[in-house]
Amino acid sequence: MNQIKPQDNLISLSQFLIEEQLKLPYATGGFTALMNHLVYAAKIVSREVRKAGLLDNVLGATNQQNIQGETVMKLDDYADRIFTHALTICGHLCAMASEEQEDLIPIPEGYKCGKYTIAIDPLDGSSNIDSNVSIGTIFSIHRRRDIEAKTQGELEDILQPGHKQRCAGYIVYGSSTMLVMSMGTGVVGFTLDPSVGEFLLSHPNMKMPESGTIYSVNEGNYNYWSPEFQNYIKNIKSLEGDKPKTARYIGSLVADFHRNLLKGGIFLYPNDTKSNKYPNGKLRLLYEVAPMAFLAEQAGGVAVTVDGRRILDLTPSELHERSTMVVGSKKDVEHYLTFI
Ligand code: P6P
Repeated sequence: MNQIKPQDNLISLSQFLIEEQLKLPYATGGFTALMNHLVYAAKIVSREVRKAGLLDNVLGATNQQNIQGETVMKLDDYADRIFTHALTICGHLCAMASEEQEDLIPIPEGYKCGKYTIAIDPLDGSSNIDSNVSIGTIFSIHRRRDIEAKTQGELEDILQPGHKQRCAGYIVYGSSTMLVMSMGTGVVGFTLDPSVGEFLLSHPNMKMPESGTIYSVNEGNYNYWSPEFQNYIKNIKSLEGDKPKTARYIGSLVADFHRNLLKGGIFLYPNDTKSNKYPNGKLRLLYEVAPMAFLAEQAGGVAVTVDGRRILDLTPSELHERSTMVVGSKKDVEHYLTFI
């Protein structure tokens, strides 16, 4: 039989999901259906991101602030509505959480409750939207505690440690729209072919290089960092030893992470020690830090908090809990750990 090969770019995400489902004898197709609803919403959001600034004036800010106290951009709000609608009616979720919504999102009246939960950052990096910089959607899927239950999910069904994730991934709206995900058996990447309207397998086995030359951190926060963290950054820029690293920082987690996943390197977001702005770090554990940590480990990388704890061992205590993050190539993070 004339088997198609990844380089033919003909294996669609839908086909990939079905083939993965067939490998699990107990699979009911619920996860596949959930992912298909997620992918549908991602295609809609990608279309709007691509035409931002033309019609409907989807650029710019609303007059609202989200739970984080951040100005809600119009595209943020749009993406949140699209993902929330598509996911809560799919029949396979019992609860959902979104960066844009303060509380747990219930399944609407008249729709079935399923055995999964999802936490999502609908449009991360939104402060970059108006400057046409890459932005992304991040998602984290867990199984509910009692997978036989048919009732609405509870907070505890979402507030689970990262190592229990059933699936984690992101969509990056960059020079192309890519969906990168892991179901615990490695990391795969799909590129949206707008002419076909399908995500096609383009990166069948993504591995983070064991070390890299890139470091990504917002150096504008230097004076807020701990002395140990300042020493580490000074070290990787010094002329002693290896060639100094090169700085690459987009300010959009999905874009910074995606580049480092492909090229190798380290991304760091520590906490403020000199102010109360981000005493526990800025990034959110449930729908930014934990999914990225899952992907990093699945790709052979390492993901820890600024004080060296494995991120996937952390259990969130509330939906919008913040965490520090040091994530990237194994050897680079191991080098960082010698400074704390
Ligand atoms: P800073 C975007 O707002 C975000 O949540 C992440 O996407 C990004 O990594 C980080 O904040 C950038 O934060 O303080 O460097 O602008």
